[in-house]
Amino acid sequence: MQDQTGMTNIAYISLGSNIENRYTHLSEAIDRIEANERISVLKQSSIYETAPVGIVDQSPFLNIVLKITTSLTADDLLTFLQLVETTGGRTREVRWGPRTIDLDILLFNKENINLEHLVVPHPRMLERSFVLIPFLEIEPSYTFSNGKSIDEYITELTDKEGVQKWKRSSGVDASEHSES
Ligand code: A4P
Ligand code: MG
Repeated sequence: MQDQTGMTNIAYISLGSNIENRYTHLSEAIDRIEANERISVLKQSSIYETAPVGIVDQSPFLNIVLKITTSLTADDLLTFLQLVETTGGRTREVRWGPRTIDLDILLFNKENINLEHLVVPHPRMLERSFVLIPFLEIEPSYTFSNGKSIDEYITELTDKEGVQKWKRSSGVDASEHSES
């Protein structure tokens, strides 16, 4: 049996995919995260279809945010998420470019981590609608360590219309499933 008493850390993870089959890449990554006995998924946002940010000349993403509790350290969580990325077929070619699955640690408790390989809070999360809109859905009254609320950051976003809830219509399903 897993030892629940060690699960004292709260973290938020952003998941993104823009290579077909996007839905399969996301759900397989979530299954692998849930299978880790040192992690429990507490909340899962809806799936959002989002216009690409950074390199804009690429396919739209599906994005999700998860809230987890874990007994892993932030470093070990990153190592585990990178393993899930690799298992999901991720190869690192172009920064901000197309990816089967990208897993980022957004927040780890209220910690500020500034290591070469790990920066938390994720430095770009507050300016990204594809992160903040799903985050708002699962944590509507969140206040950041600087005292600012999630609502205040959402108000400042300029690319909100690029983020829409995504539904698995039968047509989309059929084409997504045939492409994998
Ligand atoms: N790293 C540092 N801090 C973290 C953290 N908090 N979580 C390091 C995860 N990794 C962190 O990441 C590069 C390095 O970041 C890792 O080796 C890790 O040690 P990566 O995943 O290899 O490369 P990347 O994803 O191309 O770079 P990065 O900086 O993670 O890109 P972003 O900022 O995540 O942007 N548009 C839409 N609509 N939806 C998306 O999901 N994603 C990106 C990727 C761009 N545009 C997008 C989306
Ligand atoms: Mg990344």
